[in-house]
Amino acid sequence: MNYEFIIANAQVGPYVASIQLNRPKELNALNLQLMGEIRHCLEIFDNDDSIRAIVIHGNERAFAAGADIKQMAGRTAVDMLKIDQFSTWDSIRKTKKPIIAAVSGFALGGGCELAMLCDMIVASETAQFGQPEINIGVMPGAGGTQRLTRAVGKARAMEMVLTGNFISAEEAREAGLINKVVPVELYLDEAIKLALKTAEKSPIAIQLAKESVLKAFDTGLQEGLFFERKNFYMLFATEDQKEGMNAFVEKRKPEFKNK
Ligand code: DAK
Repeated sequence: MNYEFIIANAQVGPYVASIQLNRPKELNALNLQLMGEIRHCLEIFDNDDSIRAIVIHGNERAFAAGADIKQMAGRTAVDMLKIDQFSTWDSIRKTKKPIIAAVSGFALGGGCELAMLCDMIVASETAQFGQPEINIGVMPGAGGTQRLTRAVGKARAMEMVLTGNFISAEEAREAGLINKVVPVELYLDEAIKLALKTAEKSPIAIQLAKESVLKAFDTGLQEGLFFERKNFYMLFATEDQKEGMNAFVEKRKPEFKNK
């Protein structure tokens, strides 16, 4: 796979792939091509049975400092409508396999929104999260007012969105935005470890569990509970459920076959 702005690695560990955002001079600003490359690569990884979890990362200085302001600056509302970047963001959101963001340095604007689109976030102590769109005369457009508010609550979200203030990795962890904070030299390894852990499980169970947790963002409790129940029943039709439960009874490690 030849990409210009990302580096794809189909095997950073057993069943784990990675995507590195690779525009270091621009602090990994998310231009349209880069987003398209992420989408393309995720679609390939999602359909590859040798991959069960994906890590997305930048470099030590930046995960991503937001959408590419230089590319956006001259656009009109009609341009934005016609480009329809949301189909790319929606497609990333629909990835069936777990995605872990490994964040160091800046995760701002679209960068913070991309991290929030992932299922878990591991950050280095140097990470900073923010929605500074207000400083450039706009507001978050890819989930920053919705996912952030659900994750950190109204007070913090309002402050971040209305002042553009950043929060540190530790504040983000306390607020429930991210999973883990580790020293900078470990953030990528820790994210891969988390991915490896999910990759050991039954991929079908992982897929349905991920779908069910995400459903909680889209629906009321009763509908969410019905959705969860159906997915739960469905797993009893899989070989992996038999294998998982038999392995427990037989005191051995399960070997999941994704069937
Ligand atoms: N876009 C383009 N270039 C960027 C950039 C960005 N977001 N962020 C940094 N750069 C570039 C800088 O222009 C600079 O380039 P040169 O001048 O060297 O050519 C280089 O990266 C290094 O940056 P600095 O020199 O500024 O580095 P500092 O350490 O001094 O400052 C900083 C780092 C992160 C605090 C600063 O660069 C900064 O404030 N960056 C902008 C952060 C920001 O405002 N981000 C939000 C952008 S708006 C949508 C989806 C998503 C979005 C919108 C729509 N749809 C689905 C419709 C998202 C919007 C946004 O993210």
